[in-house]
Amino acid sequence: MKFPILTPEEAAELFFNDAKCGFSGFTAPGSPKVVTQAIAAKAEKLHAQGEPFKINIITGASTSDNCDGVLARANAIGKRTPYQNHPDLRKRINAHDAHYFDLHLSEAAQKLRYGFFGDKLDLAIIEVSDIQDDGTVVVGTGVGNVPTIAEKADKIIIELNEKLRHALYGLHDIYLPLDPPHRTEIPIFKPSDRIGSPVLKINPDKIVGVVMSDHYEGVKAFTPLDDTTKQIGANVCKFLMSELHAGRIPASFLPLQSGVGNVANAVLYGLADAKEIPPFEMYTEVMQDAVIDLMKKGRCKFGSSCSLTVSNEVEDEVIDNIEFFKEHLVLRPSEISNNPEVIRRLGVIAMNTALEADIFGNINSTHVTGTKMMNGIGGSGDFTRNAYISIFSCPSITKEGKISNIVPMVSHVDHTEHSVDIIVTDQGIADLRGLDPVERAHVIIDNCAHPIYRELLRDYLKLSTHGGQTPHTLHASLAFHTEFLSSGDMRNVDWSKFA
Ligand code: 0RQ
Repeated sequence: MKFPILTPEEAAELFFNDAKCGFSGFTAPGSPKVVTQAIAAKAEKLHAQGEPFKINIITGASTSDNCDGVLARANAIGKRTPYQNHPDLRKRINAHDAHYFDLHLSEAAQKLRYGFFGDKLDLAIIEVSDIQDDGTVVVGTGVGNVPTIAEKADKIIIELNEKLRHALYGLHDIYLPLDPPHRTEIPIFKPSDRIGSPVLKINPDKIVGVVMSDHYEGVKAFTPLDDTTKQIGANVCKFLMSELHAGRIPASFLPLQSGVGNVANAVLYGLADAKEIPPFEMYTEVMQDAVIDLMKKGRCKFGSSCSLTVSNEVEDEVIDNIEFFKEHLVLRPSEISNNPEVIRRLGVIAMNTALEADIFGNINSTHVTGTKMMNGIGGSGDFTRNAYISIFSCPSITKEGKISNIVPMVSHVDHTEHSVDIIVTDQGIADLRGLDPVERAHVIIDNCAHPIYRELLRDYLKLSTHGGQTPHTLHASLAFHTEFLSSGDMRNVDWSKFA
């Protein structure tokens, strides 16, 4: 290989305080794993000497403990976008040690190209499974914003991950759209369409060196399915089947998108048993273990994604059977996997998870009690707003019933009532299509709220009967949240205080 082999520490020496950095990857897969550890060690050393050292990072989405985790613990992150999910980074963000701006994932690359975040990136770290002397690379199992990061970075460090066994050629479809006013259609007409290249050509003059690694992707294990998540999965499948029977979803079915987390994983496992749903395709941004299982069972015919967000065992399984999976899945950059134009054209059914929903159909997916960042909006907005049908699911209660996930007014809004078609909890399904706000409130309370909260929610509506088209009583609308913050249990709300 013509590029110098660097140690992680040598590569870390290139990073300087306030450097603007782009990292490969999407939801752990494909993100840097070894140079970031050396950068964190360097940060700790400099901080001990009283010197400032933080870097600003744009990625595809979340990363792993070897990246966001270790850098957050070293307090080495200045600014961060567009998505994260690490508990240590979450703490830094909520303590204002790290500045985080939360973006729709489809928009991060184009905003970077448009110069909205500055003219260039100083440095990039890009994980690959192969590299040629002319700078041609086969990227890893999470593509994210790699094509744009490679274009915008002055200097690029390659992490060559031996765990990928040089096996990934043919898995990716690397495509960069033209920018306005020259943009044309993105010619994807079915999830399996390939419109770009299996490789990314990086300007070899920018590549300062290659660092070897041998690491799994570090995807967090899921909480095992419990009765609640199983019931949510079953309810989503029940809804999809009823739409199929009613002819509102065509008999050949439509591509599915599924979000992140335990609830999304449970929904996908539910699809394995929903035999009335024909084998389907996915047009999505993350593929969790459940999708690989569905592919092996023939339930999922094809998957277009941005990353393979799978556990270590499933990663090995995919690489062991890579020829099968190359026929069944494609990995794309996030601005294509999450592209609103393509999502709308394909008629994608979007299935995402809420932290809480309000009785009028607004969704909070990001902020615990309205103030504390959980993860970020991720791709849920890209899909929800453009979906054929947009579904949100969540448990009806959390923390042994001290929290109702159905509230009078969400404490932060990520997805408005205008974009939300269906809400599903373990209690049932609320179909909001064609309903006015009061009708929506009744169907959400009756079908989705937990029985221990239904009367409280109905009483809230009664407080507000003269409150206009969306009958809120503003000074009471966040009482569930303020009650939780003061007494630790939303059930203690006393509406007589607000009458
Ligand atoms: O807390 O970890 O202490 O037990 O939140 O909740 O029920 O395990 O749900 O893992 O499916 O995550 C919305 C965060 C759900 C995720 C969210 C507490 C609860 C638990 C997690 P513990 P669950 P999940 C595509 C789409 C936004 C991004 C997105 C997410 C923890 O799905 O980040 O959709 N979505 N991207 O106890 C206080 C509430 C709560 C609450 C739950 N109302 N108040 N705490 N919890 N509800 C992918 C990408 O974009 C990359």
